[in-house]
This record gives sequence, structure tokens and C-alpha cells, in this order.
Amino acid sequence: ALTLKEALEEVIPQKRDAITEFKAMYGDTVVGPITISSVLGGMRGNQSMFWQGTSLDPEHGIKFQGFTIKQCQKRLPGTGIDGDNFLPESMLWLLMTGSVPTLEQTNSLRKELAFRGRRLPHDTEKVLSCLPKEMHPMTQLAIGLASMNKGSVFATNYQKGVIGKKDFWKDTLEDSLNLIASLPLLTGKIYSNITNEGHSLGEYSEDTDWCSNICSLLGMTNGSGSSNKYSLNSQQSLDFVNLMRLYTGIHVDHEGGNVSAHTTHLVGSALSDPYLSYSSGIMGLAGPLHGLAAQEVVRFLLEMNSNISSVEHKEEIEDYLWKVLNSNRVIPGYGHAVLRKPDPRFTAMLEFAQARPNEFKNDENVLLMQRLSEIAPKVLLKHGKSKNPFPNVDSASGILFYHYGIKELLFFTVIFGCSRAIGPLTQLVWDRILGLPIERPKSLNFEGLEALTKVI
Ligand code: NMX
Ligand code: MLT
Repeated sequence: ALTLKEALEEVIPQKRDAITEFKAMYGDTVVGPITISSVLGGMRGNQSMFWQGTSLDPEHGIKFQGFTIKQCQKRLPGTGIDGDNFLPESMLWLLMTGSVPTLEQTNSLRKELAFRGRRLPHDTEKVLSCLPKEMHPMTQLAIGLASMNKGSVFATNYQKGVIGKKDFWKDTLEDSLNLIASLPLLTGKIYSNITNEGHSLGEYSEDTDWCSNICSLLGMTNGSGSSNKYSLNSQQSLDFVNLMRLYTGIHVDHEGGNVSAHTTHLVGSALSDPYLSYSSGIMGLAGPLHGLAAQEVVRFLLEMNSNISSVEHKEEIEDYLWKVLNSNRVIPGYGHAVLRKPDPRFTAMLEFAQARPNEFKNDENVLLMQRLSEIAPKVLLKHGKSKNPFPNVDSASGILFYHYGIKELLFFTVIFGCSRAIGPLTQLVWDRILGLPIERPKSLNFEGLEALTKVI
């Protein structure tokens, strides 16, 4: 199969049958107990969602259809040019179909997305142009995405009643691919709104990959009409594109329970179309305990650097961290609801910096980020509250983007939002393929919980 839709059509019948049969045979098998602590504690440890593309192990971290980040870096196709990171397009293929795409299949999806994303719907363009420059970029992204629901093929056909339930996935796929494809222009538009009076900073090309378009529209590349507003040399420009490919390739998802993925799935379960569903996911990603931590980390590093005399002074860093903890604030970029070891996504971002010592050796903020990853876990352990004292996904990314010139802190989570579309929308397509019902857990009031504790 050359197109993603054809590849899906090949795997769907067997997967559908297998899951239907499995449910019929094992439907009554108990998955696990749900405790009162879990009901009153953010549903922690409660295994109650079906999610195929990614899985998360507390000790080893994320796997994408069973592959670690390192395996993805080895096996997923990129541009074909030596040294380039794999393309998020090939990650999308892997998550959707369960198989590693060939270079040819990756290229075909790359071209398909570049074509689909060549322009924004007129109304979306108009809505985004009217938004105040000071509006939070994540609000702008959620508005932009929700506005695209006007063109939803799924919503239109559902309303007309011309599609059967078994085929819902086809229109969901169509919308999801259009949504993902639109993200370079949407992101570029938002960035130009906040930095350049809404005037475009770069050009969109149908001949390149998704991340090259994102970078061009942020004004971060050489050539292709990009303004290269930070005067990056050609190596830096290339590195930035590869940083974007790495970042957006590994932030796609983190199993189903994280706020943005879970929200997209929940809203989608009401048969809201992919635009509305993912716009809701973006609203969740915009919380400081979730994706917005990327912005908080950069603010934190900049502030700390202006309060310490040198990154070499470990005691000053420790004192600073204790001041934050003693004022009941969290250390952004540390801790996790599921992980109990350093996040391998953090490690991958750190390795990106370590592979370029000359580029980063004089950047005090990047040096502090690295230093902090050695010091903060010890302080958090001593503090004794956080179940995971290690750096999470947001610890390194923002400050690397900052290094290359993206200085608008509020914007970092929008880049996260580009990547996160890929995982939850893949699952939404599979929710439709498997005909999963509206999500509707049972809630309990205090009396209801209390009644459970009474011995009969
Ligand atoms: N700094 C200080 N205290 C912390 C931290 C931290 N980084 N992480 C957890 N704690 C506290 C937490 O606030 C809680 O305190 P209290 O009992 O007073 O409410 C206690 O430790 C136990 O929390 P955990 O069970 O370890 O963490 P939980 O699963 O509830 O929350 C996070 C997970 C990620 C929300 C939490 O670790 C946190 O707030 N981290 C900082 C924000 C952050 O980096 N978020 C990004 C997550 C990644 N992402 O992109 O979504
Ligand atoms: C994520 O990538 O969504 C975060 O690590 C948070 C989570 O997994 O809950």
C-alpha cells in the first residue's frame, strides 16, 4: 500500500475481528481494583482506557507500537539524508498501522500532508487575523482548530446521514489528516500574530516535510522564503529543523491517560469531530501541570540564572530550589504521574544538545538545564513529596528552542500541540474503526463512597 488509508484498509478487518472475538471471550475478566484513593486521587493507577499506539512503563518510559525512542531513531525513515532525524510523518504511519513504513510510504505521506496543508480555510485565517496579539497562543490555537470544524467532512456527512457507523473512521481519518497537515500554517500564523503583526515569517512549500514547513513559517530556516529572523547560519538552521523533527516525533503521545490525549478521546467519544475533539485536548495541554510546563521551565531557568552567580555554584542552585519548594510551588519539569525514572524523551532532547557541544557550550541556560537535572532530583528526594524526582519531558525542550531564537515563552506549548495531534487523533480513528461507545464512567458522591466502606 502506498497511502495511509490503503495501509489501514489492509489491517482493519483482521484487527476488528480479533478485538470483537477477544471481548466476547474475555469480556468478564477483571482488569484491576479501583480504590477510594484512586477515586479521590486523579484516578491514579486505574487501568480503564483502551489505547493502542503508545504504552508507558513507569521504569522504562514510552514505547511507540512497542518501539523505544532509540529503536524509532534507528528504524523510522527520515528524509533519506544521512544524519537527519526520522520524520514525524513516519511516526504517524507507525502509530496508525502498527508497522514501520518504508521510505517510499513515508514520502507518500509527507507529500500527502504537504498538499493537504497548503492553505488554511478562509474563515480560520480570518478568525486568527482578528485575535488580539496578547491573547495566549494556546487560546489562539484552540480557537483556530475549533473554527476548522466548519469544514469537517465527518460532521457534514454525519449530519446528512450518509455514512454508516462502520465507515465513520474514513471521514475521521480525512479530518485528522487535514488537521495535522494544517498545523504548520496554523502555528506560523499564531507566531506571526504574536511577533510580526500577523505578517507571514516564511513560505509554505508542498515539496518539503511537515517540520521544514513549521520551521520556515516560524522564520527559522535559510531559503524557501523564510525570513530567518534570527540569522541562523546554515548548520544551525539545519539543526533546528532536526530538533523540531525529534521533538515533534517523540511528543506525539504518552499512552492514553495524559490530559490532552484523554480529553481528545473523551470529547471524540460523543462523536464530536476531530477538530472539536483536538481543540479540547489543546485546552488541556495548556494547563501548567501538563504541556504548559514547557513554558514554565524556561521562565524558571531564566529567573534562576538571574538569581545565581554561576551554574557552577551548586549550593546556590540548591538554595534557590528550596526557596521555591518552601513557598509551596512546584519545580517545573520534574515529576510525573506514571513515570518513576528520568523521562527518556528528556534524555533524547539532552542528547541532542550533548551531540553539539560547540553550539551550546556558552549558553548559560542550557548549561543550567543540564546541571539542574543532576541537582534537582536530590533536592526533591530530600523534600520527600514528589513520587518521581526526575526530569520529565518538559525539562529540556523549551530552553533548546529558546537557544535558537524562539524567545516568546508562551509559544512553546503550541509546538507541543503540533506534535500531540498525532497520537490522540490516531486513536480517534481507531475508536471509530472499533466502534467504541460514548465514554461515560460512573461517579460517586461522598455518601456513595462511605457506603462502600461499611461491612455488610
Ligand atoms: N515540585 C514540587 N512538588 C512536586 C513536584 C515538583 N516537580 N512534583 C510533585 N510534587 C508534589 C505534588 O504537588 C504533590 O504535593 P501535594 O501532596 O502537596 O499535593 C506531591 O508531590 C505528590 O505528587 P505526585 O504524586 O508525585 O505527582 P502527581 O502525579 O500528583 O503529579 C505532576 C504529577 C507532573 C503534575 C507533578 O509532578 C508536577 O506538578 N510537576 C511539575 C509540573 C510539570 O513539570 N508538569 C509537566 C508534566 C509533563 N507534561 O508535559 O505533562
Ligand atoms: C505527556 O506527555 O502527556 C506528559 O508526560 C504527561 C503524562 O503522561 O501524563
